[in-house]
This record gives sequence, C-alpha cells and structure tokens, in this order.
Amino acid sequence: MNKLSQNAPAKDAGRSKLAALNAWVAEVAALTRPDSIHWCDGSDAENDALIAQMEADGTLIRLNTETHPRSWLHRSHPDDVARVEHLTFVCTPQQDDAGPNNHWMPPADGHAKMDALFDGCMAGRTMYVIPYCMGPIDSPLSRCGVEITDSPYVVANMRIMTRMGAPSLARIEREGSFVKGLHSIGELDPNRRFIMHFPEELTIKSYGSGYGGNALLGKKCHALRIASYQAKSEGWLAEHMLILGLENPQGETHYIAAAFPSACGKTNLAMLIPPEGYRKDGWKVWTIGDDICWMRPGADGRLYAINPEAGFFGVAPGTSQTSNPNALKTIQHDTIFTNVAVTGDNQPWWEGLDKREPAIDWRGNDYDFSKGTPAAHPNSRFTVSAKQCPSYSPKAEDPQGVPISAIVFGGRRASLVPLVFEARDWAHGVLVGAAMGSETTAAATGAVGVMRRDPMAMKPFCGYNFADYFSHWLSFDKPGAKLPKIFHVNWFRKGDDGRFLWPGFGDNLRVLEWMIKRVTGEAGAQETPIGNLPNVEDLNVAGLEFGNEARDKLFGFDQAGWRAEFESIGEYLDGYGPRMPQLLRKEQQRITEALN
Ligand code: SAT
Ligand code: MN
Repeated sequence: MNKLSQNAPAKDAGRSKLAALNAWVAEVAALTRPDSIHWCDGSDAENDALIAQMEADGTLIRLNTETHPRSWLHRSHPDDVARVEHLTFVCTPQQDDAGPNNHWMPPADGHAKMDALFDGCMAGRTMYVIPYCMGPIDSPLSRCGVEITDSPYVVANMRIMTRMGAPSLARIEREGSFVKGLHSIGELDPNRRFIMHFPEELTIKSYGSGYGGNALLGKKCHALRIASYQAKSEGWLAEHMLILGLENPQGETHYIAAAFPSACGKTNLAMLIPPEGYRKDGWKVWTIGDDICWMRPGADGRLYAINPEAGFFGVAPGTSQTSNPNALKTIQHDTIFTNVAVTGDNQPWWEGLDKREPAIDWRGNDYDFSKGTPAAHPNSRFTVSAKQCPSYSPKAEDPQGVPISAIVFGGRRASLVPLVFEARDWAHGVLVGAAMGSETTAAATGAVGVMRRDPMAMKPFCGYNFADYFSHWLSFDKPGAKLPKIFHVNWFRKGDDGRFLWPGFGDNLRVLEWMIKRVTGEAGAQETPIGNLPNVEDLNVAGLEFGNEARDKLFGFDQAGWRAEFESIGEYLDGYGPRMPQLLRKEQQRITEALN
C-alpha cells in the first residue's frame, strides 16, 4: 500500500472558506477518477516518501551520493522536452482580448476539449492536490494557487519552485481565492497535449506533458499568463524578468530587473560574480530571482518587486565554472536534474560543463561521440531551491519587495544591436521593450536561431492582447511616479567571423555599473535617435582589448540598419490594429523621422 494514501482536506468542507477548494477537488476527482487523493502538506516526510516511490519505479535515478548528495536524474519522455507554444492557448470570450500574440479558443470549446481528455485519465493513479503560494508567504504582493496533478515529479518540483503546503493552504483559507490549475501527464502523447488558460476564471488546464513550463503550473501558466491578466486589472506588472541587487563599494545596493527570452542568460546574470578588480573594490551581485518578477508602485512612487518563485528551473548546458560558478555551487546537493547526461561515476554532465567525458546520454543510452549529437538535451534543466544559492539575497524574502532602479530588455541579436543603450524616457523605454527581437532557443519546441519579435520577452507568456499590455505599461507614467530608467542590452553581437564580440558573463558587470551610474547621474553617454549609447570611455573597459570591429559594433550605431529595423518595427506594431496605443506609434514615428 502506498504510504501516501488517501488523506482528508484540512477543514470541514461546508463551513470553512475552503469550501470552494474542496468542491473543486471533488469535481476534478469525479472527472479524472483517481485511485486515491493526496493533499500535499510540503513536509520532509512527504517528500521523502514521494522520492522513495519515484526511485523505486525509475522516475528518479539517484546520482553520485558523494559528489551530489540527495540529487536525482529524471529522464522525460523524448517527445516531451520543452514548452509547446503551438499547443498553448488563452481562452477569453472575445478573441481580441487574447490578441494576435496568443492562440485562442472560446472558453466553452477549451473546457470541452480539455475535459474530454481528462475524463478518467487518473484511473490507477494518485491525484495530488498542491496548495502553493507565489511569493513570500506573508507578502501582500504574493498570490496563491492550487495545482492538481497526477505526476509525483511535478509535486517534487513544485515543492522546490514554490512555497508549497500547509502555510499556503492557510493563506488560501484566509483569502478565499486562488488560481486553479489542473494537470495530467495523460499519455505523454504530443497529439493529445494542450496547455489552456482561462484568465477570467483564474483557471489553467494542462494535459499530456510532464515538462517544465507545461506542467509546473505555478511558473509560466500562473505567475506569467494568469498573473499578467490579474496585474492589468489590479495595477501591477507580472514580467519575465530576473531581479538582482548590485552593491557598490559604498555599500549601496541598486536593484535591477531584466527581461531576456528563455535560455538567453537570465540565470547567469542574476548570479553574476564580478571580475576580480571589481570584487577587490567591493562590488557584489545579490540574487533575488532568475525568471519572474512581480512589481507594483509603492507609496513613494517607486516600483517594488518580488520574485514569486522559491527556486530555479535553470538551463544546464553552458553552466560552468566560467559562466556561472554560483549556479554550480547551488546545484551541488538536493537538486533534481532533468535530461542531463551522466559520467561513468554517475555525476550529472552537460555540454560546456567541463572536459570530462559523458558515459550515458540524456535518453539513457551509451553516449556515442561519433554521432556528433549532444549528450545532454539542449533544454536540460536543474531544479533547486533558491536558498542554496551563495548569492541569494536576504531581501528576496522581504514581503515589501525591493525598489527597482533600472529595467533592462535584451535578446540574442548577432547583428545591428549595440552592447547597451538607454531609453530617453518611459514611453521610449516601453517601445524599446515592445520592439525587442531575439533568435529562438531550445527552451521551446521548433526551429532554433530564428529572429522573431519577443516584446518584453513575454511573447509566449502574456495572457492578453499585447496592444493592451503596452497600454498598461504606458499607464505607469503618471504624476508622482518615480519610475526606473529603461535600458536595452545585447551580449550576443557577433563579428564577421561569427565570434561573439563581447566577453559576457562576469564582464557584464561593467554594463550594469554604467546603468546604475546613469541612474545616479555619474556616467556619460552620446545621444542618438535610438537612445543614449555609452562612448567607449563611459564604460569601465580596463583589462579588455577591443579591435576596431568590436568597438564599432558594440558601441557604434548603424543608421541605415536601424532605419530598416524601425520600418519592420512599424509593420509589427501595425499588426495589432487599432488597439495599439497611439503613444507607441508616435514614438516609433518620431524615431523613424530622426533616422531619415
Ligand atoms: O519550461 S519553462 O517555461 O519553465 C522554462 C523557460 O522556457 O523559461
Ligand atoms: Mn523563463
């Protein structure tokens, strides 16, 4: 008999504020017909029992206990390795409310399609009820949800990624409201897989995938798609951004929020270790979050941010002693690895980690070098508690959040886009975010390396019409507001030989320093039609060597190239029709004229 057998909800259903929750759980159980129901309390004993069960049935493989204590490898179904944007829907009564940026279905059709899939799907399985809180449990900015799933792997990951269990259930009981997420791995059949959102009902239904953002519903489904919709009506922002604190030698810390698409280095930037000279001078980076940021105006007019997550679901490949030593320390123990390779002595391994040779690839086969395919899946991941990160900031648990001094947008752009520029004002900054482009990565299924517009890195995650989202962003510029400065960066500019021109990683601190000095009025810049660019002398580049090509491309501005870019941005904005805010069109036209 399963140790995690049927247990009862915490309170008498009829009288308590949990009545709605209990009724929903009963309704889902009647539809999915599980063998048993388990309410997750988040305790160690519960986790130990789940892990033991998953080890016994092969869902988890124990890794080398000396080098990686209490760490596990999970191999997902080979057809289930990334988010599936083409199968992700936003179901609003009016199609226009979901916008051209989302796949849409009428809510009734969405429910019918999903409920047909869920019908009886948990027969022979345990149904887990996971109460969770996104954000510090006592923060007014936090929001609760309940995920129902038949995947113990999802439970173990949600326990790391969210504040899960008894305290969250208590908050739900107090508040009476929560986001409902229903998930089943189904048959893991790509032809029977959908991720559907019903923003007006604060409801998510996800079927047929056990992977990452498709299945850990607190993450992209709740904390971005549903939360962005809630944020619009409640006057805040739910964004695909890391949050870091930059402490200077005077001991002052400025907080920066930065939006980059998936697998473009958010985790590395959030955990950055300054170059040696900076370290000696007393610079330090504090990690608040690596993926999601919720922010709202405080009484003083500044934007205050929390990280709604409690852990990192980070990309493994490329994580190394050079790119992210803090991440390597973080994942030394108590970590779930998904789809990485392993060495002969059963340690997790991925491309870019080190020079050792992998023995077994992510599918579990002997690794065959001659095939030339990677041993770890390019979207292989680690799930780990943020508390294990050496640079984790104590402020990350502050219920009031941290005040944001700078917002950064960025993508992978091999050409045209310089290292960094500053927006003139808020409206220009919103255009910079709206016009953002990036080459696609392995974080979603589909072609990799194709340039697409990814406004604010939210293309896959905004739960409503982008035109309304841009209006919402613009609305924060009002009397009394003390808004952050907005910047754009590109760590990925390439030379004619195809090599990256900027060293990146720790040296990105030089760019962050310039930004904060722009905020405090201590650094110079040259004005151009696209924004304020640093002259090479405005940035501390001591110890770095640049040829003429690197100087031109990282710090220069290609007028003809930008003219073409702004034409394409204009066409992109036109695609949203009359809902697109006039102010953004005007910004685009003003810059286009300046470029001509
Ligand atoms: O799979 S996730 O959506 O959680 C990761 C990502 O794409 O950012
Ligand atoms: Mn992400």
